[in-house]
This record gives sequence, C-alpha cells and structure tokens, in this order.
Amino acid sequence: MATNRTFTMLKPDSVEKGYIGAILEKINAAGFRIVAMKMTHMTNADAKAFYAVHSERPFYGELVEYMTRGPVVAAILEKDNAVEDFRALIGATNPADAAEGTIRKLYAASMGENAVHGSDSDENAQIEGFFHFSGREQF
Ligand code: FUP
Repeated sequence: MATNRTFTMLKPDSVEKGYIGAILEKINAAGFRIVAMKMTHMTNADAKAFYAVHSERPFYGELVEYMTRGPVVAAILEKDNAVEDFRALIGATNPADAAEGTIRKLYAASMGENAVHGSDSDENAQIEGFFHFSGREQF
C-alpha cells in the first residue's frame, strides 16, 4: 500500500454550512489527487471506534455527538508527503491557532467543530482509509 496518501473527513459543520465545494477546491489547488470519496453518516458506534484513541478524554462524548449529527465527506488523498502537507493545509486543531489561509482558519468555528480531519501518520492514514473504504475502492 502506498504511503503517499492521507485520509480526510469534511466534518458535519462543513457539510451543514455548504463548504464542501470550497474545501475540495483548496484540496485540489494544493495538488492532492482524490483517490476515493463518499458522503456517509457515521453511526454512534462508528464515531466511537474512529476516535477510540480519545475515549478517555473529557471531550470524547461531545466529539462523538458532533461527528454523528450529520453526514461527513470521507476521502483518501494522494500526493508526495501527503500526511504532513495535508496537516499544513488544514492548520492547527484549534482554528484560533491556525495559520492564515489554512482550511481551519477559513472554515472552522471552534476547536470542537473544526471543519476537517487529517490523519496524523502514514499508519493512521491507512487504518482510517480502510475504516471507510474497501481495498477495491482505493485504486
Ligand atoms: P487533529 O489531529 O488536529 O484532528 O486533532 P486531534 O486528533 O488531537 O483531536 C481530534 C478531534 O478532537 C479534534 F478535531 C477536535 C476534538 N478535540 C476537542 O474537541 N478538544 C480538544 O481539546 C482536542 C481535540
């Protein structure tokens, strides 16, 4: 499996506010190829599993509630240095700390509702990609 890939979700707030097109434009303009993409509404069990690493954190319940309140757009993206470059494109977790021009600076409301997800390692990109897409959807 190629490691020049990352996984993203345009989170429920982005979908609700009509930002899907604008965010995909930023992703395309930054040179990412969209390998796979779907709109999907995560169940409670899905969100709990996806964010299991945060299960002991105080914000876990709110995070699961937010991520299940509406559909997300899940996608696998390809580019040299995809994980790091995509993290740079989206900006800091808290939009108040995000650099000018980043997706979170432009489109995120708060730390809790921060518009987009980006994998934090090649290993997690692969795990998260397979969470949402079968192998044959990842060409
Ligand atoms: P990121 O990798 O930037 O998406 O951020 P994390 O994996 O650290 O956190 C995952 C999600 O948990 C964030 F997108 C938002 C939420 N979160 C909070 O709501 N409060 C926090 O203090 C940290 C994260």
